[in-house]
Amino acid sequence: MLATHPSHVVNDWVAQTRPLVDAHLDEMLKPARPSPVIEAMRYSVLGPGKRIRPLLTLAVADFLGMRPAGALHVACAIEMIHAASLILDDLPCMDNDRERRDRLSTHAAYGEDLAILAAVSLLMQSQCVMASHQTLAPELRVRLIQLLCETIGPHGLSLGQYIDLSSKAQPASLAAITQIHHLKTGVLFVAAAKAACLMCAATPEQEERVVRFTTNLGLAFQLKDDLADLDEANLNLAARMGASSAERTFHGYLQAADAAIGNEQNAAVLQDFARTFFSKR
Ligand code: GRG
Repeated sequence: MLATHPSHVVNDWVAQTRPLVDAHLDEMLKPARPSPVIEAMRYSVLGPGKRIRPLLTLAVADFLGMRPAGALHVACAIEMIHAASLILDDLPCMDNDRERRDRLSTHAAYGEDLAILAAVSLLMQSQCVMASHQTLAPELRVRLIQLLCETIGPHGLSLGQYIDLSSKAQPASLAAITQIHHLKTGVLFVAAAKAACLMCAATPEQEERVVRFTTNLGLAFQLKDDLADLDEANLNLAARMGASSAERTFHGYLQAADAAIGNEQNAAVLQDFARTFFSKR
């Protein structure tokens, strides 16, 4: 079942919402005093990314029928975590990429030392801005910080990165690659959605639906990326599965995401979201 909403729904929504995210990120990273670390942080966060994760938080909040005070702040804190993960991922000891988003990666532009310090500072600042945001109830702040720390930590992004790096030496099974996809991408999508659930006091049933939605979205996102990389003859998941099987699996993930979110009026943005950001990759 694919949604019947016109595709301009999400385009209009993103056109309205993304500038709010960009302006807020800019504001959150305004240097109180000149600092080379802040410069590197701003370079990595304010670069030309798609802002999928903060937009997901806001889209899930809208799906749940409210835009709580502080939602934009939390959404932007999640983007800071994403930016930190990209800085670390590009380092010579990890993926060793000198380019990101069609320009120099952060360590290539600022040096490894400043890049690592910028990543650590972004992680700290993301937690600090949540801890100090007055519009969020203190107990909610603690739950959001706990959610994001767990997402980054030894059972989340960090584990995904470690398994991914280890699998370069020894080819991983299809199931292991799918796990890497989930841990490297899915967990932060899921956390972006869960953060909205916490702020909107979602019911367990609503939370289960958006977690299923974002889990499938994360898997679809990574598989599409692998399909786009098939030419490089690397042994990514799509190459291992074969292109047609990978295409089928990709569409299966999108359909599972659709099914989780349903076809109600307030699901229009989320359903379109999947197609806008994932189908075209
Ligand atoms: C301590 C935060 C932290 C992480 C440690 C380095 C690491 C462990 C994890 C790396 C995880 C990683 C970089 C996964 C790739 C995720 C991914 C799909 C990146 C691309 O996302 P897009 O397309 O990027 O949303 P843009 O550029 O649009 O923001």
